[in-house]
Amino acid sequence: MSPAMDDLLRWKLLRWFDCLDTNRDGCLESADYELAARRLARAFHHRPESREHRRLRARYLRLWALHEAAGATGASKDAFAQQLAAALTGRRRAFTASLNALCCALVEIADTDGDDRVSEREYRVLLTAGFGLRSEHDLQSAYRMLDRDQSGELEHNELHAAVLEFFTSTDRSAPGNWLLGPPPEGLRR
Ligand SMILES: [Ca+2]
Ligand SMILES: [Ca+2]
Ligand SMILES: [Ca+2]
Repeated sequence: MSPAMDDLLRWKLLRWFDCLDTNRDGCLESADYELAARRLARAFHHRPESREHRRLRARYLRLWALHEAAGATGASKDAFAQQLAAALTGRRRAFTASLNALCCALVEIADTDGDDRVSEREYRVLLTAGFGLRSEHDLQSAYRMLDRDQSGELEHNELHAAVLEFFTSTDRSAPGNWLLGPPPEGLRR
């Protein structure tokens, strides 16, 4: 546990906590991840317990198991950030694998036209239903930042890079910092 956690990383982990506290009770639990999977399945017109829903839920719960192993169950926001940061250092391979697996499932469910890319429209539904983002400005600026080759679409590699950077990078210019909306001015470059 590091008392001197990087400010940007801390902001991102707290941002994840806020966006994933899906039932808004100030506590992050497996039920929040299950609710996120359910909302996403519904938003993309998949029935409850459909293959897509079950796959997404399984991937969320796999990530959750690592939070739990880090002692993050029901923790305060600050403790959550500290524990997750410690787990990311100590169990990095397992975390990276579960983040990649979740990312694949998110792309699969969001890519409704099946072109293997996530369009801005698909991304908006994903971020609104699964992460509670509402701000038009946040959604638009995040999408532009994540589209690092400026192709107008998010390819798999761009989303995987974004998710990984979101959880691990302390580089203030990393595009992935913008995954869940713009970081505060003082934490950008
Ligand atoms: Ca909650
Ligand atoms: Ca698509
Ligand atoms: Ca792109």
